[in-house]
Parts: sequence; structure tokens; C-alpha cells
Amino acid sequence: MGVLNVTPDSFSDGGRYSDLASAVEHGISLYGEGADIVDVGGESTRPGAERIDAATEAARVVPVIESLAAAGVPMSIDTTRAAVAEAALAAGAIAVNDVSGGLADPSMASVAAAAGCPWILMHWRGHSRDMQKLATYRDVVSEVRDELSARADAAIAAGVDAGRIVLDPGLGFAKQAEHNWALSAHLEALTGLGFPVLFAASRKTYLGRVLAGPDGTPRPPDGRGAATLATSILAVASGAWGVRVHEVRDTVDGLAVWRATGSPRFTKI
Ligand code: PMM
Repeated sequence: MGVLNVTPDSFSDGGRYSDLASAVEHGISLYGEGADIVDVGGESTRPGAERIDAATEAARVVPVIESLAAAGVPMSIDTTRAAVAEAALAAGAIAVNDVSGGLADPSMASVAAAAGCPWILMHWRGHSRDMQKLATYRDVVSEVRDELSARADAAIAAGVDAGRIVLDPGLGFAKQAEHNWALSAHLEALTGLGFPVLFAASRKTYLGRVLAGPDGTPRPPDGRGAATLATSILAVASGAWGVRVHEVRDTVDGLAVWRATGSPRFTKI
């Protein structure tokens, strides 16, 4: 999954693709580099981000989705809002990526159920402005597993086909670095729930911290590509179904090497 943020303020690519032409060009290039799906988002979810309204969010993503659909690019819509998801699906998106796991907007489940599309449910405890205050766990692996399992149950109860659900640990969302690492090391707790698992570590701050220089300053997002690739390969080798990344070409190359070891585990949903 290639990342296309049509936002002025995302943590690593904010502002780069906020006009229609550059967003469409980048989406086409991610697909050309081998992304199976391009994830289009119009609202930044970086820690501390303030919310925008639904009309602004839809106005950012819908024209991009229309153009990319016309170019034959498969897309998911990265949104927590049912109205934005509905508009994006009508414009040509084929899946919903909901970082709130259906919690932010009670209408999202009925949109996903009616569309019959894949729905990515990410582990989430609250909106970006104050989510890091919610990063308290006794045992992060079992708590994230149980909270995600509850979200999947709620989706199925609302009429979503279980075969269309994808789970995501939500790295960096109400998580400290040690929580992200624990989840990465115990991905089997999530894959064991029986749903495909999406792993989305790309360029996140906890990788920058591992790569910090002697003064402790985290490596900036543009310098986190190799670390991202390492996490992606480890995740796929641990059973992840997909990886959400900014750098598609390197990821495709890394996965080709992994696949050459004879352990193909890719399935389409
Ligand atoms: N992270 C971001 C945005 N969308 N979606 C899923 N499913 N999982 C994530 O971890 C996730 C996401 C924030 O990162 P970005 O600024 O690189 O998009």
C-alpha cells in the first residue's frame, strides 16, 4: 500500500502533494512502482494535529480519487468519517482505511457494510490532539489484540462481511516507542485473530529514535527509509498481509527478496 497524503501537514509528506496535479502524478508513480493499492488521505493524523471539517477533507481527496480512478489506480480512502468514505467510494476508491477502527463515526460501519468493500480497522483510542495521553498499557500486545478483536466483532454485528476486514496495530497512535516495538515483535498475537493484518510503520518517529545521532535527536523522516524497509520485511515474515509505506519501489524490491526465499504468503482480499 503506497501512501498519498493530500494534506498540508502530515508528518513526513505534508504539503508535497496538496495540489491536484502533484497528488495525481505521485499516485500514478506509486502504482507504477508496484503498489497494489494507493491510500489517499485528506486529514493529518500526526500526534497533536487539529481536526479539519468533513467538507474540507472531502474537497481534498475526491478530485484526486476521480483522476486516479480514471487512470486505473486502485485506491483506499484513509478517513475516519463516513461521509468522506462514501464520497470517496463514489469517486472510485475500492476500500476504506479507518484509523479509528470504526470508533470515530458510528455511521462508518453501515457505509462499509453497504459498499461491501474491504475495511481496514486500525487500533485507536482517541483523536490525534490528545492521543498520546492514552498510551497507557499493562500489556500492550494483549490489550491491542482484545480491543481490535472487539472492533472486528462490532463491524460484523453491523453487517460487515468478516472476509473484508483487515486489522492494523496502529503504530504511533496512542503508543510510545516501546509499545510499537512490542507489537512488532508479537505480530502473531494479531494475525492469530484470523484477519489479514496491515503493518504501517513507514517513517514513524519511533524509527527515527532508533537512528538518533549521538546527541539523541531523532533522524528526520526522509532518512528513515532503510529502517522502514527492515520493519516491513520483518512484519511480512511474521505474517502481515500488507505494509503501508511511502517508498514503494524499495519495498517491492525487499519483498521480492523475501519472496525468493520461498515463503510466499500473499493473498488478495
Ligand atoms: N498511519 C497514518 C495514517 N494512516 N492508516 C493505517 N491503516 N495505519 C497507520 O498506521 C496509519 C494510517 C499516519 O502516517 P502518515 O502521515 O504517514 O500517513
